[in-house]
Amino acid sequence: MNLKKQLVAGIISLALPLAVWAHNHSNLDMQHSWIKLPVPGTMMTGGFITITNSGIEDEHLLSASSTIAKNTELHTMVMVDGVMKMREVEAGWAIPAGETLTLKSGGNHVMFIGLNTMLMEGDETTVTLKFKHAGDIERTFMVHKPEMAEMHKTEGHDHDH
Ligand SMILES: [Cu+2]
Repeated sequence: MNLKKQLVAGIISLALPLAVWAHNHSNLDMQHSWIKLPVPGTMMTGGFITITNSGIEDEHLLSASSTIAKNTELHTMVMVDGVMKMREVEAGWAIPAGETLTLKSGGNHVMFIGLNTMLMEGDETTVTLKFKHAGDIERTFMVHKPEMAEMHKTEGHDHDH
């Protein structure tokens, strides 16, 4: 294969996934995906993301999966006898057309249970989100201390990690 052919082949292989991406995922805008730096000694933590459905069809987040933990679940917070507790949401969450699903600290979240890797500040890991219509979408989540992530969200200024 000469250089020109290689170049053309390269461009085609780059263009194809883009075309698939545009077809499947263009209606979901994802922001602020991060994982809370685990408290030392604990084997679980939460992940958070903001997902906006900018399409005209309703969407539904069905589940999440990852390689960093034995179990990756979708959780919500419920008040039980005056105490906030986490509970698995097996059905996931609907994201109606034009609406935003916000997973945030203290609210709905992705739960990583049985961490099998040491997560450090600034680490990045891929989480696969399964949607009813868009299918599986991989998304990079960065590990932060909670206050760091809040700063990123509210002020958006640069940090040296
Ligand atoms: Cu949880």
